[in-house]
Amino acid sequence: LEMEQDLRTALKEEQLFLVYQPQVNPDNGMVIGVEALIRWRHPEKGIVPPFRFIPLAEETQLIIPIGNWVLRQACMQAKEWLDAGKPVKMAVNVSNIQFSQDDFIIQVQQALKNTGLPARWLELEITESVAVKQLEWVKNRLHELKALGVSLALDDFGTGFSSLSYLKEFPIDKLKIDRSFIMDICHHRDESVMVKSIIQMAHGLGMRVVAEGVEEATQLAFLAQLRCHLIQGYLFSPPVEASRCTQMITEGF
Ligand code: G
Ligand code: G
Ligand code: MN
Ligand code: NA
Repeated sequence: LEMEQDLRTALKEEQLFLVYQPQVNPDNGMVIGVEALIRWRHPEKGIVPPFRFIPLAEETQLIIPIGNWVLRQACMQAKEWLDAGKPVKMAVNVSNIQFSQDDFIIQVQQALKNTGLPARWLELEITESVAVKQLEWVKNRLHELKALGVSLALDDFGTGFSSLSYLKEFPIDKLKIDRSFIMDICHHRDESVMVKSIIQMAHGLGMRVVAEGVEEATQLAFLAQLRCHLIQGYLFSPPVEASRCTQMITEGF
């Protein structure tokens, strides 16, 4: 309960902030996109990571104003980079609760309009768990979002329980291979076979594919050879504040 009150205060008093993690083209080291990740600068506890407060935010519905704040903030930053001649695609995590709100489409539209960010520079990350129920409703909502011009990514791909059949039915642009699969690709045959199959499937379906949690050069080499489009992970950079990210966008790797 104390934490809930603290979280309300955090939103009001601007204790929340975003960090950005580069998504890199393995062929030339260019930063093509970034993922926005929320942090909380707590006055006593210091920096609180999202796994410590996102579940509470979801239980209390605070995720809705927080999610709208994240959208606006991320679009504002993307517009700043665009205006500076350093355009990157801005990926924003969307909670299922946020996704299911009646006014979610309007909130996305507003964030784009108020910041002046053209829709094609915004990517919304949803998880497979959104697809387990009310398939038709979810599909319609995804089409409404696509109609705005934003792109759609399926986050933590491979960890959910949903059927593969929705993949060809849903207007998904990008798959993000969960880091649990990437960890062992160089040591375990099962993981490497699965990652290879996911990348080939993405190619076959005309989708982009991102590997998450890439920490080692051997993983990068394996993924690049399979023509994985983008690499995200500590090997290139952890999530960092905007000013540090600007340098990576400018210089590449
Ligand atoms: O940055 P990292 O540790 O710690 O993020 C952990 C998880 O927290 C992410 O996988 C994501 O699911 C969640 N997360 C991070 N930022 C946001 C956000 O802005 N909105 C939502 N809904 N979840 C986020
Ligand atoms: O939304 P999602 O679950 O994809 O959020 C990405 C999470 O993964 C964030 O918590 C981010 O800090 C974390 N992360 C990003 N790159 C790496 C990495 O190379 N290794 C590990 N262990 N975590 C990572
Ligand atoms: Mn994500
Ligand atoms: Na993920």
